Amino acid sequence: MQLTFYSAWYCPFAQRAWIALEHLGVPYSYQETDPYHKTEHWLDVSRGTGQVPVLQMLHQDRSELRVPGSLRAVEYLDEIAPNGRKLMPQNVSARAEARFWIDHQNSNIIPYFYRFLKAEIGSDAARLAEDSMTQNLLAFTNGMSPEGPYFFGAEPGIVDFSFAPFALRIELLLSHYKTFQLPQTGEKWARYGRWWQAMKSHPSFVATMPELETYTARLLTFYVPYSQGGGQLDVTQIR
Ligand SMILES: N[C@@H](CCC(=O)N[C@@H](CS)C(=O)NCC(=O)O)C(=O)O
Repeated sequence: MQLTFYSAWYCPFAQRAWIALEHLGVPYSYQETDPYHKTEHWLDVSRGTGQVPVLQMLHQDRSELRVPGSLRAVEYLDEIAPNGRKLMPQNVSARAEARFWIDHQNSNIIPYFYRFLKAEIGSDAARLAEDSMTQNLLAFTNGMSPEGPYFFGAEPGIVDFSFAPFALRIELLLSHYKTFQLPQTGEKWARYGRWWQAMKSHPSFVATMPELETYTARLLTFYVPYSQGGGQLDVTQIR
């Protein structure tokens, strides 16, 4: 099987699939894509979504499969991984928990992060978004195993890797553009800090930030329009 990964280097959703490819050891070829340039070819590859990430698999019998969407991609990779590694927990109750916390990221944290990034400093919109994001991040932290350092314990899984790209952007972009710092005091925030320290140095995550010396500066530049209220629209929608 030949796997092509359609990605954009700056995209946190694509980064979810990218981390899974690295962590699960699935061979792939990386295809940098401008998803905003809606050519006929790109709309066809992405099955009309026009968004990265997309996985394209060409099988030996010449059949083809294209999987658009970050979490669909991660779950697909988890099922085909060659070396027995798994991102989804193996226990059925833990799997239900994992899905709950991923939905929580998507519905209760990520849209507020984008709203905060786009809002004018000091505005009501900024305050509302900041409060919701922070409270919902604390709820996420409350769901973490006490031992850690990862969400469910000693090994990282789908809940950790699907949030890591956003944790990075919360830290980097909101401090730079909105002078925001996550609270540092109390046991709960210390637990979040411990999770993030473990996560940000994990090799499967680091591997998705090529040319690390310039990565931060490049991300800051990419997000300038967002910091001024522009950028992609649908990411602020509450689902
Ligand atoms: N819900 C999608 C979101 C993907 C997404 O928003 N990708 C952005 C880049 S970060 C994109 O391709 N945007 C192009 C567009 O919306 O036209 C997922 O989880 O994969």
